[in-house]
Amino acid sequence: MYAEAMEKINNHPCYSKGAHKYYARIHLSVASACNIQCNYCNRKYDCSNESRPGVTSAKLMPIEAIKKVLYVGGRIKQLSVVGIAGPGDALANPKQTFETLKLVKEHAPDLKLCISTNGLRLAEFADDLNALGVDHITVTINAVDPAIGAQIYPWVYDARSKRRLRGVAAAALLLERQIEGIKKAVANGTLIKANSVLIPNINEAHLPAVSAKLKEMGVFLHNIMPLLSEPRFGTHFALNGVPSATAAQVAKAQALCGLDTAQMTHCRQCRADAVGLLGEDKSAEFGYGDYAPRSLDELKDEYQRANRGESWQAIENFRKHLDKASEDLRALSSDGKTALIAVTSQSGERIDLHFGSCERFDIYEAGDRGYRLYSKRSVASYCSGEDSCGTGPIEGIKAALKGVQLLLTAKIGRCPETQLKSIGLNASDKYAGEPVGKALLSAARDYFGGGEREAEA
Ligand code: CLF
Ligand code: SF4
Repeated sequence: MYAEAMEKINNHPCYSKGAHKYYARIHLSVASACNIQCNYCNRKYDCSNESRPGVTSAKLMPIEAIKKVLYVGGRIKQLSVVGIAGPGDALANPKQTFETLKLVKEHAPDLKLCISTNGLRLAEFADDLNALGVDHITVTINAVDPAIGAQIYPWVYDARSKRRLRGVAAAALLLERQIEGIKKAVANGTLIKANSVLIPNINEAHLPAVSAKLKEMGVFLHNIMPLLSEPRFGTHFALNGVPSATAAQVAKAQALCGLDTAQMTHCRQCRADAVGLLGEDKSAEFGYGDYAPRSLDELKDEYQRANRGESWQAIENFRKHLDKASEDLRALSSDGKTALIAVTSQSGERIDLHFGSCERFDIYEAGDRGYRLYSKRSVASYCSGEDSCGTGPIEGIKAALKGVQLLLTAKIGRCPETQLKSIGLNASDKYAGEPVGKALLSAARDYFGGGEREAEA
């Protein structure tokens, strides 16, 4: 199950932090209506459950939306996810949302499908979404206590009973449907991300209880978003003095909630028509006139010629190299800290050579757990046999040892030691005669403040 989930999120920029630097998403703004009211939302703008307040996205018809996907996909090879996140609620507009998802599945089947919803109608559509291959769904849950929910949602419109509920009854119904929907989707194997808007003094202290409930339901990821509250947004909260959440409040909530549910920390609160890598929105570069008048066949052809498979493979190869490099680093150090240490050694096994006679420095990268040979750097030796203090080729040695933090040597004079200090390199003859490995580990631990631990080599 875990491996399957990892496979699913591998190229989803929101669900996988590792993917967000490489893979792009496109949001299709096909869902304009909403079936609830949130006190942090002004309907003139995009759904604040997923988007930055004060932003308005142009609405698209499903056929325009698929044309946009093909056009953008033909130009952004890292495109891997299509999301429907507004401007209203994806599932309050089932006709437009499902028609769009079906078109994407038919014409761009290599893209992942993702939606964002307030959850009111999720239970009703969870199976249809699953059948279409939507395996990433975001549900916004701000409270698991209807009394708190009632301070956030003034009303909820129930399509089943065709009734508009208000107050605690509205919040209770929303919560009941969200729980029902999430359970159903999780049972289908869908990866659920929950968004919570941190609203100071309203649900701030309640978020750990939300996170505990998310864990109980098998929610995959929790995204705590700060309330952005400015009078110009015209929301109920902004007009009634509820302040924006601070970064410190979000960090504190993430730390507490992270005890139960994995936290998303790289959300960019995108627009409902966002395009590109997270935090690098290219929506303005793809105008309606670029794709809408063109034929579907022509755009499909461009999309296929972009050959995204090759680009994705190149990204994956690069990520594998990076993983390997960090694995190597982990093997050297328990906390990621390593230092470059030069040694002077005639035998290659012990610190048995004086600095002045050294014609080749062996440079190691060392941490508290291990070390590896980094490079060997040849120099003209400092001593020429006479008393050459101050006249030896120290500049060449300083250049060769640039970037090295420590030098372990059998002996070094005061003059060159002072010269090396000027480039931030500390020399020591404390390990004279010791095996190189043992000396490296001891020196690295001393350097990073863990000198009391026993050297292992
Ligand atoms: Fe879009 Fe949302 Fe899907 Fe991502 S965004 S529907 S899960 S593809 Fe991502 Fe944007 Fe944050 Fe949303 S950074 S606002 S979490
Ligand atoms: Fe606004 Fe989204 Fe809330 Fe609907 S669900 S009221 S669009 S924030």
